[in-house]
Amino acid sequence: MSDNTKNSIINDQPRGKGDEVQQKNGTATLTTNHGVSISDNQNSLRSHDHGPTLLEDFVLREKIFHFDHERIPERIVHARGSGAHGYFECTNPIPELTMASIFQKKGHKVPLFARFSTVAGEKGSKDTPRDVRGFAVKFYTETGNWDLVGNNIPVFFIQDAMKFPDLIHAVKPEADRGFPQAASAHDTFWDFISLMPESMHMIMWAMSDRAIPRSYRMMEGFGVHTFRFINNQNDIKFVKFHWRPLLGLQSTLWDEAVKISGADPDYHRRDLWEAIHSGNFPEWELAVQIFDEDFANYQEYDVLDATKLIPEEDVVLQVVGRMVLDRNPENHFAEVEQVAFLPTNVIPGIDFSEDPLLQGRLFSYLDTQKSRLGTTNFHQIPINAPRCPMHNFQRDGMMQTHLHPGRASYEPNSLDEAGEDQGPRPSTHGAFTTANIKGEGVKLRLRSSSFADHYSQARQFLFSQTEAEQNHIAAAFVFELSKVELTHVRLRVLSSLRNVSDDFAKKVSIGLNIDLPKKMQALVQVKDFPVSDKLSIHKNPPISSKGRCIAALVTDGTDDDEINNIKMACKKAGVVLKLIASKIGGIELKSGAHLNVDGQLAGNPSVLFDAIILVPSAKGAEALLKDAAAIGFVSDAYSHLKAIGANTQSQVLLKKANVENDDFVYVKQILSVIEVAHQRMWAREPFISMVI
Ligand code: HDE
Repeated sequence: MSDNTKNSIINDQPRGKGDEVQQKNGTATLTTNHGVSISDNQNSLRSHDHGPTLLEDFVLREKIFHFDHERIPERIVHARGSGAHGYFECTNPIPELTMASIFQKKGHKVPLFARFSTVAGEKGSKDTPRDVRGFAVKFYTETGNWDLVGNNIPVFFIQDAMKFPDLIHAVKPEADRGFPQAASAHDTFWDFISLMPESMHMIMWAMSDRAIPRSYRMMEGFGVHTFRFINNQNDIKFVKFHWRPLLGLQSTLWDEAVKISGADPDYHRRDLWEAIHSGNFPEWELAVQIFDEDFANYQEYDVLDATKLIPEEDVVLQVVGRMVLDRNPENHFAEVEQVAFLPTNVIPGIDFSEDPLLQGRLFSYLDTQKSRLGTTNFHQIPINAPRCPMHNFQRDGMMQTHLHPGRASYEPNSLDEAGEDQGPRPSTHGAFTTANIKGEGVKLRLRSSSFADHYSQARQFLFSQTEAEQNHIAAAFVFELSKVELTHVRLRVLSSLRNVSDDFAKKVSIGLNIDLPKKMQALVQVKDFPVSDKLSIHKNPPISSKGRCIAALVTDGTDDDEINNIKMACKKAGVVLKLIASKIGGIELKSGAHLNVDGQLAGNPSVLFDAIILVPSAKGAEALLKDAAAIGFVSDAYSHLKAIGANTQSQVLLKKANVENDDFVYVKQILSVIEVAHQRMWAREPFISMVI
């Protein structure tokens, strides 16, 4: 029956690296999970050449069994994320404030792993929806792992953990239809928000440009909750944590973010990966805001309320160190997917506050890791394991990888009296101690009246923004509420918004073309807090174009000198240059030399770049006039307020794309574009977009 000749021909087909070659080169031999070497990774074992596959084929069965179980449950929230390794270095020690080991000595470094994420979208969703970003850092200190699990917005939607499942159910795809994915612009989200006035401060941030960051490398991070520091004398202070990016704060425009999702759904993941890969290591300062009970008692809000922030003008930011991300993960699943952050991971010197949202989180994360990673031993996975010594009497459990020697797995024990190892013992020396806080009262389910002001800080945030920023917030409300189908929901949002600002609510209602409803009753009188400039992105612009990415559009006949000058200037400014042409095979320069390019025009719209330079030849420019991708490249850059450099030959392109000359369109000194790649020309905006 069997045709041995045919079989041997098929089995001997080239496979890239032949077995002998692999062995000679020292390449490892392919084996099963149990170490048995495999001779054929192409064909399953069959009863004969046209026969059924045999049950005894353990190689096939193991391979498919393992594949069938490759996925683990994704995170309930923050499923879509990217991460990187790096280190924290203490630059300004604060032993007088905390005994936390990482803040004791200038220059002291500890390794860390950071993960950035969106909140609502599933694991495979796009990077650029309008959403809060997670900003989680695991410090592997010599006194244990400290996880600072924060966001890129300093406040949160709700005050009490009890409401978290409702909030997340409301923002996730709607229960019956399973859409929309990674979007807050739908009925259930806004229905919930409109019924929860405490969310209004966070909503102002979520509708601002903070929720559409340009890059993970260009966003701030916040611990959000108030925590406590304890020093060696048991003195206790309140603390809030802030991360500030060295590249400065920067966001995209909404239309740009929408288009980026189509052009590159991995925009932020790729950006982080490429920056680290090319040695441009992202860096943040870690700063703390320190205050005491007295300060807390005299504020018009409660410092334990996560819907409130402490303006930097009231408590200065004290820089204590820096985080540098300098190594990409080697395996996304093993590291980014399996990393398990726990707000309960604190080290001696850091303690929690009674913020009811934080208190709920202290329970949630440990619990979620068990269902996500399947075992109570998830701390043994290398990315989660502490790098300091760790001993206790916890034993066994699913996927136990530690071999615990010795007779005693309990404490106390007296095995040392029989000359055997008694195992670890508690020690007061440098151990974690909980801050001694006095508490008294009646057990109850109640929210303190000090949590009642839901609008004053929302109003403060709004009025701290520039006019352009306020317009963006209004436009975001109009966009989101226009996607809301239930009229009563739209109206209830507007009636709540009137408490933030009547004028602002009016602006949004005009954008929706609906009448302003009656004002929602606020629990307490809305106050006018002073403007806080630090809350605005535009008032704190990045200082240089370092870390940005520019595209130069080239064609056959492009001038060699023009390209060389651009390359040199970009290198000097620390700007990444991508050469874009109609075809990926490259172009022939004016000199006749061949130029390799980085991308094809159709796959690289200008939304992927911070600024563009057009350097076609005259003939090349004529040809591009017939290419919609080229016209879109120019007109999008213009309407996204980017700097455009255009050589003489490309003027026809500017004309066809309806580009009007302004201060950010450089037709003479095109290299100037490189210096302003981090900026947007806000003055252009009123002329080209229907912002409110
Ligand atoms: Fe989370 N959150 N959260 N959260 N959160 C999770 O934990 C939860 C909250 C944050 O990159 C989950 O490991 C509750 C605030 C980040 O792996 C889960 C409450 C802040 C990440 C969970 C909150 C955060 C998470 C999902 C209200 C900013 C991603 C999987 C009491 C300070 C970490 C997981 C990463 C992840 C619960 C509120 C930040 C389900 C119950 C406030 C950055 O345990």
